[in-house]
Amino acid sequence: MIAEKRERGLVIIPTFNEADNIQRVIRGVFDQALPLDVLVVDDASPDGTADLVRSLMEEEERLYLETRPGKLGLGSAYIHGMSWALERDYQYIFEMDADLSHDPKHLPDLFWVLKDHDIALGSRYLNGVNVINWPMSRLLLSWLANIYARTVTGLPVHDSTSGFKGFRREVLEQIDLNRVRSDGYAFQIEMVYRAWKHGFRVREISITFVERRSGISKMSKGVIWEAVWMVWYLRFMALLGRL
Ligand SMILES: Nc1nc2c(ncn2[C@@H]2O[C@H](COP(=O)(O)OP(=O)(O)O)[C@@H](O)[C@H]2O)c(=O)[nH]1
Ligand SMILES: [Mg+2]
Repeated sequence: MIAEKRERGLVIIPTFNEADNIQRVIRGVFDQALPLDVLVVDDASPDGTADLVRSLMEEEERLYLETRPGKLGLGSAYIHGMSWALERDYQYIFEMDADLSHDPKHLPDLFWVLKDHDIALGSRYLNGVNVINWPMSRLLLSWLANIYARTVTGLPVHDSTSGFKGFRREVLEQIDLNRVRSDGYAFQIEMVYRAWKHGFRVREISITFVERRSGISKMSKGVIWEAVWMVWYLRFMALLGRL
């Protein structure tokens, strides 16, 4: 007899120095009254983020923590969390930033979309521009990066670099996670592109992104260049049928 999968989801939150934000974002997820657990993947944050998660775990049994020995990058933190999820029986697996840029109030929309789509993508650029507190330069960069990625890869989404999204577990089972190479914004593009190339159905919902008020961004110029090259690599690998 085939065991019935639980209709539960897991929200993966990668952290590096998010002490000011982590407890609020976790509470925000649990406030949504959805069948969701939370996994924080912390890279030995010097500010004690992991200890704050541990103390919340004492009162919240749906909260889990994985720690890694040093700052190993956002992409590999997600891969770690996704593999952890696949070893358990989660049906829906979500990505979400710790810095409150992603409002947990959007989780119900993402969750319900996954009932009949394979990927639910929280998009900042679906109905105009929904970004708060970014300088014009960063907005332009993000906007142009999306046009660039869409032109090179043909991926039909408005916000391929968004880090707020959900996958049905079958998507992550199908993608060979060990072959996912990129780490920053390119990681987001790569995951959606691989899924789309495998024929999975992507549905975007509109989200509002609010720039962090506490802590600092860990993204660097390096991750921008990674994305510039990665889209060509992905297109090339797709041509060879090796994604
Ligand atoms: N575990 C882990 N998390 C990271 C790493 N780099 C960034 N993050 C987390 O990834 C999320 C997005 O990073 P952030 O610096 O806010 O990027 P930005 O929003 O593009 O400026 C936040 O929750 C960060 O704490 C890393 O190397 N390891
Ligand atoms: Mg951020």
